Amino acid sequence: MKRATLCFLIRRGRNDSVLLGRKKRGFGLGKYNGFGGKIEPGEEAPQAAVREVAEECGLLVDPSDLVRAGHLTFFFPASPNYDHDVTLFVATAWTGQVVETEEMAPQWFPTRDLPFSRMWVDDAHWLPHVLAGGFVEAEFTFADDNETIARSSLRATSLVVPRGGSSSR
Ligand code: 8DG
Repeated sequence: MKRATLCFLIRRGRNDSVLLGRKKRGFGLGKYNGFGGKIEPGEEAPQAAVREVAEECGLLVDPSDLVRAGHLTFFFPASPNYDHDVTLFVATAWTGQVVETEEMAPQWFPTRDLPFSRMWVDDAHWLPHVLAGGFVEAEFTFADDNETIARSSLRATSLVVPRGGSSSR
């Protein structure tokens, strides 16, 4: 099981928006996603999340601005090398400029109008809750096509990020 991070950068406002990247290579090619990837040996999840955000879209997030937003486990019985254990984060503060990288083409989307047809199919089940400031714990087992969900369990809990306020960690 690979341990990975996934971080969503949220711009709060009258209409919230989120920065997603279209994956240009590797696992999840062509899909829009938050920024993240494997946790390297010796790294803690927040450190890995900060590194992946910088590598994939050029923005610098201070670890103290990361808010834990949940934990997802993905099982692919037909391709167990795809199995991922993912620590989720959100951030609403960063520095730097968004850049396209070799791995990701970033683009802002209104949180109320996400490109679900071009995302992992499970995202519709948990991402809106996370973008609204919630916390989610979920497990998804994929069918043999590695694209559709065979079974899942999900627990969504209360809001961790008060809108417009400081965050709890
Ligand atoms: P790396 O070199 O950047 O570390 O590797 P990578 O090939 O880019 O990616 P990875 O380490 O294999 O990580 C996969 C990323 O995809 C990680 O951020 C977690 C995320 N991810 C899954 N499954 C799903 C899913 O079903 N939905 C979403 N939104 N993200 C997912 O692994």
